[in-house]
Amino acid sequence: MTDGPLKAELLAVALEAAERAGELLRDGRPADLGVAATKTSSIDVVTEMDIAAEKLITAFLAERRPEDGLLGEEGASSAGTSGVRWVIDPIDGTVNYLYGQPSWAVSIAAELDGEALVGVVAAPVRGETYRAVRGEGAFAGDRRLRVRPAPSLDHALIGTGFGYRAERRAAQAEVLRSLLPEVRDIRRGGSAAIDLCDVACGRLDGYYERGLNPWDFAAGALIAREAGALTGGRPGEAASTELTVAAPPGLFERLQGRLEELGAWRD
Ligand code: LIP
Repeated sequence: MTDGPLKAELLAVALEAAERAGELLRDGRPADLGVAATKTSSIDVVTEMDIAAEKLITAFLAERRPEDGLLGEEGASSAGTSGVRWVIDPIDGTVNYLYGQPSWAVSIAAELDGEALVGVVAAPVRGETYRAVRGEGAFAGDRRLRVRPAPSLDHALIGTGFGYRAERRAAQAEVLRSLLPEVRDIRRGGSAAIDLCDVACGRLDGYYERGLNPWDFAAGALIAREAGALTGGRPGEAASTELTVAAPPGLFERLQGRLEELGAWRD
């Protein structure tokens, strides 16, 4: 199958999977939702809905794309034989979802030979679904997404987030202590996928975070790039768990350089 029809099929599958999972999560959230398990710390939580949503998504993908690989936050993992791998965060912003806060999303990316080809981030409470196909732009519905023109760093609204381990949070607070007086302001929304889409929409000037997993940023970073942002990690590096940075050209280099000076990539 050539690139064109494949991209169209992967986008349609991602959109349908994200819509179905989003409906389950929005309409099926138990009033007494609790913590089903914890991961890297007692505040790194999983709910029954994270697990249910990942099961719904992986079952749908197995039906529609049985030869593809899978990587999901809640344990989905298979190599596949097609060269396509789905990277899934069934709820990005789990703590927000647990507390009944609106800023959470279903994030689904399709990689071809290790590179993101399609990305979908569905934010049901916002009523928005962001999508991108590599080389074909980023959209929310019919609206084409474009980053804001790059401001100077001291006029930049910067999103970020924090890890679940106290030691990492202490190191992240030290970076923030230095950066906060140097930018317009900071926003901590609680969902990397939404933060990256906010860069794509121009609702944030830039974003950075240390400690993300591939499922947190795979779709959102593609959407941000297709909206005109640069994405990466430390200078010359791709976005990774070590550090993820996204911003329009002109601001990206300044923000990335300052984060390098502050050691935002270590803890
Ligand atoms: C979340 C990220 C967020 C980060 C949180 C958490 P999760 O992902 O999207 O940016 O600050 O600590 O990692 O765990 O809700 O899928």
